[in-house]
Amino acid sequence: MVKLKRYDSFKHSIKEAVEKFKKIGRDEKIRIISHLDADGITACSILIHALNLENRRYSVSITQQLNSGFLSEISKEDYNCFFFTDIGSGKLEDIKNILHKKNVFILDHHEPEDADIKGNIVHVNPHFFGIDGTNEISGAGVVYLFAKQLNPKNQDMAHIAVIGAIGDVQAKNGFSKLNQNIVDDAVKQKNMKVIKGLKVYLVVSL
Ligand SMILES: [Mn+2]
Repeated sequence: MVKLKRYDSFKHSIKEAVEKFKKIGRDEKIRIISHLDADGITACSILIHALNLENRRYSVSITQQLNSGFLSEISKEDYNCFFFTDIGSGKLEDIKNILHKKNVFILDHHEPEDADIKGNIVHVNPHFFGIDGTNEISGAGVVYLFAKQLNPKNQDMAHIAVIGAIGDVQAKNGFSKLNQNIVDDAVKQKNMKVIKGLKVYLVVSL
């Protein structure tokens, strides 16, 4: 029962993030910052797919790490809405201080920095609910759940989220829990096949 509650709470936090995102003006151009690895790039591609479906405009940067210099630079750009995917949870204090006038969405699975963030920052992270972000869900997976909540059509990106999880070496003797649910979505979408008996995931266009 306790476990169920945690997953429900995580899902609820994603719902809340989507509701807040829907309040962002449709003419606002969105600034995306994602992590420079397979998970970060797939996370970003899922978000872009979702934003395309919403007819939203955006621009993207992929970075190895966030630092205050980079955040200061982007804070001067002409954007009011920022998305950090597979990155950001470890830099909450800097984001809070430097992007204090902006609407910020952080969709990440890394261990969060302890910080007292304000209402302008929406932070989705499985760690807050005792869900293991190292093995159970990747950055791409968190973005996928956000995108799926925004529009169920985004389920056609489930296999891309699986690639993110593979990139973060989360497939150990198969996947568990949240990752497994995403694999199930990808199989249902006929974008992925799991070959039983092999500890190998095939992500293919069928
Ligand atoms: Mn990651």
